[in-house]
Amino acid sequence: MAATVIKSDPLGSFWLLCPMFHFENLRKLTCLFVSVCILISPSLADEQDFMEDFLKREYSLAKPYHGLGFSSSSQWDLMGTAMVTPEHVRLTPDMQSRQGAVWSRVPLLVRDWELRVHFKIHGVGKKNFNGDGMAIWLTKDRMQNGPVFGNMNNFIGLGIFVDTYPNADKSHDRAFPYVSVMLGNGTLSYDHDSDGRPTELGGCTAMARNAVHDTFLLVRYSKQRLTLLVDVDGKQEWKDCADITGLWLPAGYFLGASSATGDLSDNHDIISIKLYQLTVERTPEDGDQDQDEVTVPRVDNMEQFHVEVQEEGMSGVQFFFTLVFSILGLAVLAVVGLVLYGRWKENRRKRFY
Ligand SMILES: *[C@@H]1O[C@H](CO)[C@@H](O)[C@H](O)[C@H]1NC(C)=O
Ligand SMILES: [Ca+2]
Repeated sequence: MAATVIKSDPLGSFWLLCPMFHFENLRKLTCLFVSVCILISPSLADEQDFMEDFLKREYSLAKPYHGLGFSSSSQWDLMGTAMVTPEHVRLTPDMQSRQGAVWSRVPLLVRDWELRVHFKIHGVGKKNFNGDGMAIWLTKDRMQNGPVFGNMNNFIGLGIFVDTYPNADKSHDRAFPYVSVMLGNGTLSYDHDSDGRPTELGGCTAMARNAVHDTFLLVRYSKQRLTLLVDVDGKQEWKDCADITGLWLPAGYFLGASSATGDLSDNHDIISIKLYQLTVERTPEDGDQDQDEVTVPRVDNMEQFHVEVQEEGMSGVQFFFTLVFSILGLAVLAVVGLVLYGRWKENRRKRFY
């Protein structure tokens, strides 16, 4: 009879009839409990490393820089004088006329992101006898040489500049190093001689050179808003540097960092570049549909911004003198005109006699 039961219901009935039933069941339960524990434990660990989870390693560059630029599994390429040491990626050494860069191989497809750059600029030159600075990029093109801190001009995408040398004569309006934001669309040019003032969307002074503490930049982009913050005072505090709304940046661009020296030089080191994915709630009003259709970077209020820059270019004193000289000029013209008119009239009178 037992045999038939086993055949019709091979498992259940067997366990029911088996004297080992309690023991087996306990083993199963123990096993189940252990399995559940194993399954749960990684998610508990995830909870603890909440921030780590959002770090996108494929877009990040951090110690140890194993195989960086050489191994086929590396996500980054080196260019020019860029060199990897255990401590940093040195874009340029403190020597004249060098250019170096590091570029991500993977196009950035994260929609809302935060970029943290740990960098170090240092050299033996006295203040304002150093240069030229470095740039952080998120651009359509990669691995290009050129005049914009070691990258091409007329770039398409985002450039964050850490300009350490005042090229413009009228540099009293700001102290250097000066950090600024530019959005290139292929036709806009960065003007080195004016330290990029005409195309600047925002910026701030950041005393990041020869700092004894660590220096950082933070760029955040979400819902067409780009914010730039700096931490260069060693206070572990982010300081607002620029905030631009209505900024449209297509997806699929490349992250990079580049640097150049000229007659003046500095060591420009990248210690890490970390990209975090931001979790952002979205509504249809956030313009995501429009974002997907963006093919050329643009700022909604770019024209307004240009006017602002121009207005800022003329200080109160300059405006006063321009006005005074304009009036003087008009007065001189009027006097000359009157004199000429008088002579002409006199000549005409003479001719009649
Ligand atoms: C780039 O921006 C400038 C200034 O806003 C504009 O005049 C130019 O037409 C733009 N070029 C492209 C390709 O969108
Ligand atoms: Ca400069």
